[in-house]
Amino acid sequence: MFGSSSRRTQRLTLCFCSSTAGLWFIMSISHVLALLALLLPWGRCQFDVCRSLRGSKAGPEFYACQPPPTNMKEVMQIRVDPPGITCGNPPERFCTLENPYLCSDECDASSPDLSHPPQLMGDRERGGLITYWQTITWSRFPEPLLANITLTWNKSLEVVDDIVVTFEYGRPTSMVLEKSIDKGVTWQPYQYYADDCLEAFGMSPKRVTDLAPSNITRVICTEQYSRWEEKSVVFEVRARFGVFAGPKLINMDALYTRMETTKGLRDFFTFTNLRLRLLRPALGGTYVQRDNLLKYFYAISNIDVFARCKCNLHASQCALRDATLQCECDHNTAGQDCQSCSREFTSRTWRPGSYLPLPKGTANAYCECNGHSNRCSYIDFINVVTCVSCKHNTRGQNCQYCRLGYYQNASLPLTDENVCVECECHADGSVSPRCSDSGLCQCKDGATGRRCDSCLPGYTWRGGGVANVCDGERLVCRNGGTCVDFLRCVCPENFTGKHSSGDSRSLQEQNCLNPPLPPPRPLHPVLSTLSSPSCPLNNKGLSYLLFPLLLWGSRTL
Ligand SMILES: [Ca+2]
Repeated sequence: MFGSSSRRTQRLTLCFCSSTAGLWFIMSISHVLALLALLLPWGRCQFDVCRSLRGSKAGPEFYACQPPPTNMKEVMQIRVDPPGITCGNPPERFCTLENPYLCSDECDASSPDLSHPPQLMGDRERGGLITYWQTITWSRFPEPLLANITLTWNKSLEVVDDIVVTFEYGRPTSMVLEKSIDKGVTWQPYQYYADDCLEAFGMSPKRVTDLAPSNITRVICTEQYSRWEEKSVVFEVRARFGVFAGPKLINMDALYTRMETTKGLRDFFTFTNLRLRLLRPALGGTYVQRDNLLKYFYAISNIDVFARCKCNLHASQCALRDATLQCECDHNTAGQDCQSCSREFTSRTWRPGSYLPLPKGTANAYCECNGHSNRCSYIDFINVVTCVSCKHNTRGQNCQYCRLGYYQNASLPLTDENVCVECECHADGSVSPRCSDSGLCQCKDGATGRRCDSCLPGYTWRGGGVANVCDGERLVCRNGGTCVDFLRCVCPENFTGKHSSGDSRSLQEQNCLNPPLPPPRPLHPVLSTLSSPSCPLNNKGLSYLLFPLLLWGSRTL
């Protein structure tokens, strides 16, 4: 995230320059480097934020992450309506309000020197030469002379300074500034302008300075900018900021706090497109003089729109790509306005960043679940992102372990669906369902095998490996006794005891009983199969079933 010192330095500088009212003093390079040293331990943190020094002695503080403001006239597209409203086609003579009887000026669209196309509202004027767009004259009076100027960016912008429209040859008698926040689909008034608000729009005239913090987003009609002698029509942004930050915009924290907390305030300064609806041209302070309609028209030489890309406080830079403005999103966000989380960074829901005091935006974290889950959850108080609902018998913060009762197949990649293999530890033969990393179950006494499902030599499976009492190899019944199912010797006549030893002391210890058991008879065929020295797991249930029968049979047959 902190790629290189130079990149960080650049970002810091940008953040710095992005301050709205020049409240941040310019850092020297040495200050930047000193700050870098301070910040480097944070460099690997996933919560990447823009930081800068503030204009106080408080030292480094967090700083809202947003691109620097710029004059958006450089990248605006201008369209005027209705068609044919621009003068010069056919060529036309016009007069001026200052000198209405000097009508020597001409507008001719075919002549570079005499044409006044729309792009002259947004050009860079050089050498003191004022260039301007101009409409046809009001020769069709009393039909209204209406003109719309649509300024398009197709990108959410946040205005940071006054919007100033400069009219040559007088400001309109009435006009409306409108804005769109959905790229021109819908429009809403931003401010009404008229020399008589009540007459033009049925609204009482207001000034921004009349507004209070509670109604600062009210759309007003102002009479301040409609006298024809001056040139500038202003949409006051600074004055609105000043309601919170003070007239000199010293207390920007107060403004930012309001931006965070007041519903609709941030949106009020946001737009994607602007539109000027010119409704009535400058009249020169009198009524319309029908005998000289050539002095009534609109002419605009410049439109300044100081704004920044709206990146929801998740980007410090904004670039023009394929003629479209695009935030260069940080904080693992994406989209033209950084309005969503990047792919696979889904552990938190998206939120806009914040101005003050700490950026609390969507500092999202990578949701790495090795392909076993596509959901993560963020645990706030321990600051951990963990996978949720790991599939394929995996578990762990990144689904990197196998569930209890499963082991990892080392020959498969961790992302393989079959990477976790069931231990299948035998419930009777194993100490627990767990197995080792190589899949070996921990066996009880007498059991063996990877799954502990078979017997060690000298043991017979009876719900687990049980040590044989007698068998054909190691524990032969003595004195002609016959071993039955490895459990007991059936003693010949006159012999008793577990091993038919006849030892009276042994009899007691082995819990053998008098009178001596009758001599053995040939075993029932079914019972004979049970005396197999193997450890037939599948016969376990049958063994349980037949074991009492066996004992009973050995006594009674
Ligand atoms: Ca110009």
